[in-house]
Amino acid sequence: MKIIDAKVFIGGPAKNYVTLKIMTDQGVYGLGDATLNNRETLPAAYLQDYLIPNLIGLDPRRSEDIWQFFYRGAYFRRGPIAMAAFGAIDMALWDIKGKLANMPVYELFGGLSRDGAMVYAHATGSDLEDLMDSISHYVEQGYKAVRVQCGIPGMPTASYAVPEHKGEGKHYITDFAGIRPKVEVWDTDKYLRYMPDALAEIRDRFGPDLKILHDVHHRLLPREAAEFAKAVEPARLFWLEDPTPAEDQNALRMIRQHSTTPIAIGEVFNSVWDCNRLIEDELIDFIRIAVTYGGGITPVKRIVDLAGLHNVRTGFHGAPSHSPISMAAQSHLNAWAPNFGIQEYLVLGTPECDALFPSDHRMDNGMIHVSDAPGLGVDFDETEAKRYSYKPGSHPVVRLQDGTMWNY
Ligand code: CS2
Ligand code: MG
Repeated sequence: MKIIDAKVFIGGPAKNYVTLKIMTDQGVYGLGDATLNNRETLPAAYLQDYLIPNLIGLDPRRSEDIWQFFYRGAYFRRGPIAMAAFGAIDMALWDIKGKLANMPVYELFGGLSRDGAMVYAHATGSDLEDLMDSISHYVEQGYKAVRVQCGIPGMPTASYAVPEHKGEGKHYITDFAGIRPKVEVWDTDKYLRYMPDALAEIRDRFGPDLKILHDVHHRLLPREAAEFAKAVEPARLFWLEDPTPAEDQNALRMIRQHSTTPIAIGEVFNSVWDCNRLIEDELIDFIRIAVTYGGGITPVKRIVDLAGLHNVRTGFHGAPSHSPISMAAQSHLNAWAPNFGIQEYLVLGTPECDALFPSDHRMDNGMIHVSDAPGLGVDFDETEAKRYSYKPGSHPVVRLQDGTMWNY
């Protein structure tokens, strides 16, 4: 069996999805996602200029060897651009593998460990009451878990994933303002003073059963993160996400020394070497690495297994930061993983998105039910794809009040 061709498509409704389609001499094709927010053309070029020419003629069933060939053969390894390109190929080869076996991919991992995988929605508000309305909206839809992001009184501009005005909602992933990013201004002190009470009020309002998640989005220094994680303990969060940048994996020790608030890290990672210390020393409770930026199913499944040895659960980063194809791939891992935690799910299930990526996966009452179609259970409509093209865009950058560059 041989790979005879592969094509890359950039574009989609409101988002530059990067889709790879690999075709074989037996008519079976596979789909992969290489969507890297703000930098979509780069994994696409890596695929078109370097990887696809080397794919032609290979046996698609040799997915492990192909991954090793590209990873070790690159010499300059890792990084989100290369790993997103490798990831798309790996997802597509697993898709082909499942179709050849006439099985959904989760069967190739070891079968179902659950019938439905819990997801969390994104509630947001320009102020606390606006956020409470947003949370109520998702609770009424049956979500068991909700991420909450709130406007902070006196914050110079709206911060991460927070709308400027009441009732707006915020598609921070799709509200690209062109290639020159908008500048947000951040004030840590205002955040540290306000957010613990806001989270406590949310817990009071919605009771003990709602799983409440909050994303700090890399904004705090390790000491500040430790102070904050301790201050929010009464709110009993399901998780506190990205409290501090984790390039320095040791920085997380300070949080662990001061707080029992569950910690989730990893959406910006692209290799096991970005997070092995965090996992082996149990400095986190959830690993967020995504199959797209993490190099595909093959390496991410290894990270899931390592996490399972150390009481760390999965909490994969989710669409629409990457496409319904990676969401499908993660749905198979979510269905199988013995240490599954939760799946991020920002609904972009617009009719246009569903038309571009027809899928058999089903969302119901806050749970994803994985497709049992052979392969990944998602398709790609090339005719629909002709409606879209690449639109340069970038999410904001962040500065402190004195102009110091900070973390988005
Ligand atoms: C966010 C990300 O969903 C999340 O948890 O942290 O979506 C992040 O803002 C984007 O991927 C950045 O491009
Ligand atoms: Mg996040």
